[in-house]
Amino acid sequence: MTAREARLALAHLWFAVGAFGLAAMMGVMQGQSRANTALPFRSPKLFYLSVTAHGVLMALVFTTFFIMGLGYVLCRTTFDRPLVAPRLAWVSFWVAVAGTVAAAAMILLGKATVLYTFYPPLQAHPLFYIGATLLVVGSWGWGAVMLLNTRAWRREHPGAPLPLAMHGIVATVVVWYLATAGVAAEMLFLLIPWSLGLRETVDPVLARMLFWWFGHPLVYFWLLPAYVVWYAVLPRQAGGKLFSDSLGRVVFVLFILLSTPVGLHHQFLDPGISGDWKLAHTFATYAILFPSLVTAFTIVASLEIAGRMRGGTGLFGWIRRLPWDQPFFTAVALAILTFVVGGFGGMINAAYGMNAMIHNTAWVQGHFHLTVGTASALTFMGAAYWMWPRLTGKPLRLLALAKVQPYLWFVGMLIFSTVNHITGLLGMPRRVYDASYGGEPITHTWQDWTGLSALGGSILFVSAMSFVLVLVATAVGNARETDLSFEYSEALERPTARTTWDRLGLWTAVAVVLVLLAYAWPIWDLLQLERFGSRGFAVP
Ligand code: HAS
Ligand code: CU
Repeated sequence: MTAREARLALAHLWFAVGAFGLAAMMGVMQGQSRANTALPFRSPKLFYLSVTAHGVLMALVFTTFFIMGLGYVLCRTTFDRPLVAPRLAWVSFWVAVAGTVAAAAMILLGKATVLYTFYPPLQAHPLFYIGATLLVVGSWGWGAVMLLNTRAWRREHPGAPLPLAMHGIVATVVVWYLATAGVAAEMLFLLIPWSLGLRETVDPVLARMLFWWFGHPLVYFWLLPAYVVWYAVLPRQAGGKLFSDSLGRVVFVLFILLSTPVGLHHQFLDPGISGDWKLAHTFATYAILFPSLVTAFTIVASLEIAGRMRGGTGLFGWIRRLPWDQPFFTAVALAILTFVVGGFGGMINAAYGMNAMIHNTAWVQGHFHLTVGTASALTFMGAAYWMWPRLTGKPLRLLALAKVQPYLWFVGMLIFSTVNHITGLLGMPRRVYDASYGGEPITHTWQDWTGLSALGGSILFVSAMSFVLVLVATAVGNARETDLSFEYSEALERPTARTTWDRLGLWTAVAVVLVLLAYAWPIWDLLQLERFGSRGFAVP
């Protein structure tokens, strides 16, 4: 990678890390607030503002910028050719930065307290919606750069399958394009005109439908780059080999096909959508468990190969031989381990009857802190430990801290999320400032637990700050001769020719049909019902 190309990746990654650090500070306050700790500055207004900022900065800004930076690194180093369209890459970066700054400013000024799902009729300042849209537009530019580079590489290697990492990144881009079509429609046709005052009312149910067209595949936009790291980087760093390259290719294609037509599982309890369509999306949801279950199998098999190549014996002896003191490995392995629980929770959420029990309770925040907050985020932290020395030419500093940081995250998150799952089952609502409802007796059942989740939150905060500290300390350190380079997993069997699973264009076409099938009809049905608009509301 040239110095200029490394600068491009680092610009994205630093922006992501900055957003992460800021959001982590807000997270720790929210944990305290939900536990009713008497913070001097605690108020409903500040709570909702900070939950919005935390959600937007973590889930939308940290992830998107990190994924873009990671994408540039993977693209440049697996293709091993100069980056095509660097100017488009920089323009996209600045568009995304400008959008983020505008949206974040509105949130911090208290003019966009709408939470990260920005459901109407909660209404934000137009600059929030426009800023968020620009962030998405910037990420589209990034996607275009990924595709242009892929095309350039393909021309030079006719008939060869893409490196697995880029197969996964192209799948990510496709999922992202299909997903953001939904939110773009929501922004352009509903939210932006409404917030500008061009329309007096908005249709909240339609807006939610368009949001979840985007919102579910969004979670796979967060997950697939993590899977890329699990498949293409982890086995190598663990000292082993990838169990199967072709299974990896199948997995990413299945995500292209099934990521979007499942969004109604977030709307089981919404009116105006027929039970048949909810059932269809439930079936698709259970189908999309399959690629994750295959991933569980393939990754554990790859880790077993690594453990045995490192001399492990017996049924479980290989686990002990894995490099549990290496920051990259520990972060990623603990992220994977956490996903066992997070993914299992997803299966529960997707069952109509059980969803009615957990919907809108603290259970949901428990679920997504295990998935996006750990399976994805902790993998990204590991990936940062892997990339930083290779991008900066400086070895990781504060190594001891880097070694314990993933464990802290793991322990903090287990405490935090387990408690949220329990209090959710007890009926504790998500999102609300005062979950004690002014001392109602029923709330004691969960209120006694919240101190524990606040403790988990505090451990997470220490872990988050340690992560940022290690990266900053590394960056200000001196460059040293290192023999580090970006190296990728070898599979037990190397693919030599393209197969059906490499025909990403074809699968994308099928996916477009599936998205239309899954959404055109229910949206049409919805519009046939008598529609009611709502004026906007804002947190006072
Ligand atoms: Fe989810 C709500 C269903 C996965 C994120 N989800 C959310 C929300 C977020 C989110 C943010 O059906 C809240 C949205 C909001 O604000 O309202 N989710 C699922 C299902 C899956 C799933 C079926 N979710 C994710 C991922 C996320 C994420 C991934 C982010 C990255 N989710 C739901 C539903 C709701 C929901 C409903 C709505 C709830 C409601 O009512 O509001 C599946 O994709 C999960 C598949 C995963 C597995 C696990 C595979 C395990 C692996 C590890 C193996 C390792 C082993 C051991 C065995 C089946 C790959 C390793 C050993 C070592 C030594 C390391
Ligand atoms: Cu979902």
